[in-house]
Amino acid sequence: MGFSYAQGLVLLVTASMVTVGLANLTTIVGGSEHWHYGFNYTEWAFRNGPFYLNDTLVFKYDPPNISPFRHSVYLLPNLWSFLTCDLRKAKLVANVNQGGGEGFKFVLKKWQPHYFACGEHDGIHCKDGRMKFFVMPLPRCRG
Ligand SMILES: *[C@@H]1O[C@H](CO)[C@@H](O)[C@H](O)[C@H]1NC(C)=O
Ligand SMILES: *[C@@H]1O[C@H](CO)[C@@H](O)[C@H](O)[C@H]1NC(C)=O
Ligand SMILES: *[C@@H]1O[C@H](CO)[C@@H](O)[C@H](O)[C@H]1NC(C)=O
Ligand SMILES: [Cu+2]
Repeated sequence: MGFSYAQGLVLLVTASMVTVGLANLTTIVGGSEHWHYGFNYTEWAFRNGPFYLNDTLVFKYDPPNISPFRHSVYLLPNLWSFLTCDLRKAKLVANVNQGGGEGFKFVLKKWQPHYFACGEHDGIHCKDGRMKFFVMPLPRCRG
């Protein structure tokens, strides 16, 4: 039982569609606003999502030698710490220097919620500056 030409063609077309579907996206957090105090990143994430596994988020912010405004990127451990901007158990993923140039790239490798926040000024950038957002990367749907 070999494949007919038509079946082969269908397979080829399907395979190329899957490849396109698997292309990883790279998104600059905040778009042209980059990563700064006061922009609503929750709304940005809502409008620009959903995100998928292996997509890349790029955080862009000037390092302290260029800008007086310092920013960073932390991952908060759970929803409660995210809602309250509690940084005590947060994990630093990019320090104040890492957002320069092409920006800091974070690949969404894990199928779990990601609670991102800026850690500067003891949580004030997160709390009052709205520098936080939530991403649950989805598995890419095949075919
Ligand atoms: C997507 O990213 C993963 C992990 O970084 C990589 O293995 C894969 O080749 C990438 N796929 C494409 C289409 O770029
Ligand atoms: C951000 O925007 C969302 C959606 O428009 C809104 O519900 C939310 O209150 C805003 N957040 C802040 C902290 O202003
Ligand atoms: C993500 O990339 C890794 C390799 O870095 C690969 O093993 C995994 O299957 C990819 N996941 C998805 C959903 O593309
Ligand atoms: Cu900040």
